[in-house]
Formats: sequence, structure tokens, C-alpha cells
Amino acid sequence: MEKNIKIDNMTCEHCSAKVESALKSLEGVEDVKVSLFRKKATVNGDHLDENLLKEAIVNAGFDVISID
Ligand SMILES: [Cu+2]
Repeated sequence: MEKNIKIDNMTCEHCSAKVESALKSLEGVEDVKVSLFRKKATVNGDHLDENLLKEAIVNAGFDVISID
């Protein structure tokens, strides 16, 4: 499955790298692409839990606008 996450507060490449590694550390996540310019992350994997995705991003210090 694929989840598209809109993220606020990423201001530089360090931010997007932080989001990427936070998402990659989650169970079931196979691939993560984060776009600083488009303020979004695309996550691919099995049994992705939206609450856990959101929690990982918030804990890394960023805001989640939406997940779909
Ligand atoms: Cu930054």
C-alpha cells in the first residue's frame, strides 16, 4: 500500500532527512520518499498504520497536515 503524507515545518534538507529516517524506522515500511519542495512524504509498505506514521513525524518535530 502507499500513503501520501502532507507535512508542515520542513525547512531544509536536514528536516526532510529526519522525516525520512523516522519513517524508515517503522515496522512494515519498505520505501520512503520525502519531498521538501512539495512538503510531502510518500511511504510504501505493508500494514501501514496512519497513527504510527503521524506519531513518528510529530516526534521528529514536524506537523502532519493530512494522510491519504
Ligand atoms: Cu531543516
